Amino acid sequence: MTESTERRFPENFVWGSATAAYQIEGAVNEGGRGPSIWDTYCHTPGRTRNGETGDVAADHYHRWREDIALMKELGLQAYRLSISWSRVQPGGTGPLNPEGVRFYRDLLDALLEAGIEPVVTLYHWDLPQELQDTGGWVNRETAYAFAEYARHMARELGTRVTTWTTLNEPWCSAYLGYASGVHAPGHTDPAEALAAAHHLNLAHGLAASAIRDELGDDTPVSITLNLHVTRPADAERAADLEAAHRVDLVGNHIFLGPLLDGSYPTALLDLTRHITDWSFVQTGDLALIRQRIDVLGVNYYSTNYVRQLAPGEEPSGDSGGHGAGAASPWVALDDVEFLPSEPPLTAMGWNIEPEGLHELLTALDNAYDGLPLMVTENGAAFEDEPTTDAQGRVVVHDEQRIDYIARHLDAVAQAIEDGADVRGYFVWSLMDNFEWARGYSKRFGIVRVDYDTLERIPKDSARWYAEVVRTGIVRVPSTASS
Ligand code: GBH
Repeated sequence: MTESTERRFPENFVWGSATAAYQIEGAVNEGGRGPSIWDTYCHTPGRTRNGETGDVAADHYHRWREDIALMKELGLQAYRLSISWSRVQPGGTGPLNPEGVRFYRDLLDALLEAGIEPVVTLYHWDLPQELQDTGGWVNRETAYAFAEYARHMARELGTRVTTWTTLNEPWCSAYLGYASGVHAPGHTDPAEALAAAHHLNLAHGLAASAIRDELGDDTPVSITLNLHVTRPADAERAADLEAAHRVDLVGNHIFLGPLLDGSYPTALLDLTRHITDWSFVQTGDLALIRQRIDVLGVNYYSTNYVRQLAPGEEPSGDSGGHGAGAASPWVALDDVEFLPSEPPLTAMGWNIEPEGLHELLTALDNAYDGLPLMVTENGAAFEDEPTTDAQGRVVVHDEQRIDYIARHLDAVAQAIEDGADVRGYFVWSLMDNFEWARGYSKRFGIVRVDYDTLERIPKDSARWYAEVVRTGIVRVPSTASS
């Protein structure tokens, strides 16, 4: 018998699961939807694994009733979803598409009726293509377009949504979209990435104001960030500590600074001055960006280890999984090596370090004085294989995922014990889905999707998670798993 400790979560803690529109909906040419940058990107040869696309994905657009029934059966209290901008406003500006709006209205109504709280994100990376044609996030106008879209959604769906989340992981939109090019629109220009980051910040601030303008000043607004927990390869080496600090600036404080402190850190501006003069930051922008955030969404998967390279020294490995030869998302950090991840690893090649989540939540709590937090994504892809049980049913024994989630919930519990105001946890993901550039090869779901039949099969982790939600108790194995 393995030793275990028991963690009991607060009564009002919110338990949910998460998805994103392009990763699950499919039906890209139905219901009046317009094209997004992810349609374009996926249909460009060589961009995604085996040319895979979100054309069908998990077919959630047609199967949402079944998916809600499944969530209800599992007893999930909340569901984090995203709205496809190009489904509700096909051109990114201009008229709304009533059929698209109706889709989300019906979906939200059905969730509420099932007693599941909808947690809505307005932007999970799928920019309407027409806005990309005029520059995408490099163009300041996109931020204003986003605010108008947010205003429309507040008006159309306002009574059904308790907390509005503006953006999911602007780090990915800016750096993976415009610096490393592994996400849409696939550009590799560091100056563009920094301009995009600023315009995403601006978009958040303008949207927060527009939503509150429509629905009232007390309307809760949120943003979800993927914050990087970065450790020095050698904690005794000052240069490595300094390198980790620079990763923190480029990866985290480029968002946290303007959102919560009201400015970009001077050290960040200095570090990137050879790339851009930051003239895209206009007078008044910082005040527009710094709107009250009622809860900060935190997505967490793994940690990074970095080492300061000597002048002229080349990184030894493939630099932390950016892929050999691929451009780095880490602008202005050519002299920093991201070490190859050390096992245990998930199927994504990411390390498993639950302690990083505890550390991140407590650091945010300390830095931002009790700011309410929500783990809006955490989970893992593993090579889970379906098998058939004695009754002939398809089952998936995904112990590794259960172990991963249990250990991360333990980290959340520790953070709460240390005083952090963590309000909830959303497992990524409700179901297997289109894992962006990695296509359908990586499965994050607690529910398996059979991509031939599109059948949903709850994995063992779904049953396990249902029990956690029901009891508010997590049993954490105290011995390390292999
Ligand atoms: C999330 O992003 C997304 O919100 C979700 O859509 C996605 O399906 C899910 O995670 C699983 O991938 O630091 O460049 O060396 C994850 C963001 C950014 C996390 C890159 C891992 C490590 C690579 N990821 N990061 S890097």
